Amino acid sequence: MSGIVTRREMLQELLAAGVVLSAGWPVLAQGEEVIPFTDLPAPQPGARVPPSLTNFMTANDTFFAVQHYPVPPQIDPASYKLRITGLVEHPMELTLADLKKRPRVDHIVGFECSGNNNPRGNPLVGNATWAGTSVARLLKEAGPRPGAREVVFFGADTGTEEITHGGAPEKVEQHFGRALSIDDAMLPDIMLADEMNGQPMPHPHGAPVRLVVPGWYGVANVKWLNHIHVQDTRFMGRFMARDYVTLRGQQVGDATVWNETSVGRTRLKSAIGRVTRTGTALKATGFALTDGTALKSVDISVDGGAWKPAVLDKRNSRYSWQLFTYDWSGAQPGEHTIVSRATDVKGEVQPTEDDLKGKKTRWENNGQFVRKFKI
Ligand SMILES: Nc1nc2c(c(=O)[nH]1)N[C@H]1C(S)=C(S)[C@@H](COP(=O)(O)O)O[C@H]1N2
Ligand SMILES: [Mo]
Repeated sequence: MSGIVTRREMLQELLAAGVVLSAGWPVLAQGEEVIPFTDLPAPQPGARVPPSLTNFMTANDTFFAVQHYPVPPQIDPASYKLRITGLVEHPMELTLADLKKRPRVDHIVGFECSGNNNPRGNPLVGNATWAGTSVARLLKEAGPRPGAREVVFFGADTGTEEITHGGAPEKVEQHFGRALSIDDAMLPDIMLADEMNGQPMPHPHGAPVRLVVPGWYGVANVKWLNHIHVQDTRFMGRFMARDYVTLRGQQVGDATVWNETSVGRTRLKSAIGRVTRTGTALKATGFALTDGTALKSVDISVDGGAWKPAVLDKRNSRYSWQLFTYDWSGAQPGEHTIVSRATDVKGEVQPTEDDLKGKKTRWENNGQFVRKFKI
């Protein structure tokens, strides 16, 4: 099942996860009321629109869940095994206890599904503390052999894919798999996490162990991880090479070059999650995401006016989501628009929706989304 195809499917998924409206709406101050966005459907029971932005950490039971194959049965932590195979000097089989006795690392990491999108108010995003052990350290122990090029991470979940290869289509049962280049896999902050916000990893989020790749889109964070395979060729599995592929047309001279890339590092993004009112004072709250590059600013334009800087939340850290607020007053009754724009310290500026016209697939929707509301 794809959790991100239709709104109905998403709602069903969230309902199945027991998410209730009250859990999705942010806490309000005395006298503060949420102004609904007029360009979004009215929130329905079970919908998490907008994401709960006033809680800097997203609680485990309200964190969105996306999976493409049926959720695998619960894995007994006592019998859990992680295999490391392929081009390594020391193939390994590790228990959860083996993983837990290695040095612990933790990071606050926020991520979104790269299918997160504006017409739904960007609900597929969350921010949590993940703890576990370093992937680079484990790979060094296993000892990649010369020629090692890709590290493939497989989940316990499987689905049947129809494969065409010249003859009649064939059905093949496959595990969910995603790969990192050996260089990326050796970056220091990537971890095998067995804890989420100080709790044992919840089942919907990949218990007992998932991969967490800070600064990447959600799809990189393989859940129910039980196998790491090192190989000398590129891994072209469904979620690397057929799905989660972004197609962009680029003008090169008088020709259009079509570039298809696998969804990977997070593209600079910001979005307004809600607008509230306290008397005549208005406040917009939103989130930004980066690939780990520090933010320089998030700027806000109301009703198409001049860009004004938002206030960045002091709790923001390198890989967390980057919350921001913008306060203003003097708005007249009627329809209004608001939009945010993120800029990072390398000078990268979040694209406009117009800049993204050459992008033909729905992944990596990081455009400057305009929200509408009425006061
Ligand atoms: N094993 C496995 N891992 C997976 C997936 C999956 O289908 N199977 N979905 C990926 C996608 S597309 C996303 S967006 C994230 C979502 O993580 P979450 O469910 O903890 O929010 O998990 C990723 N890891
Ligand atoms: Mo995703």
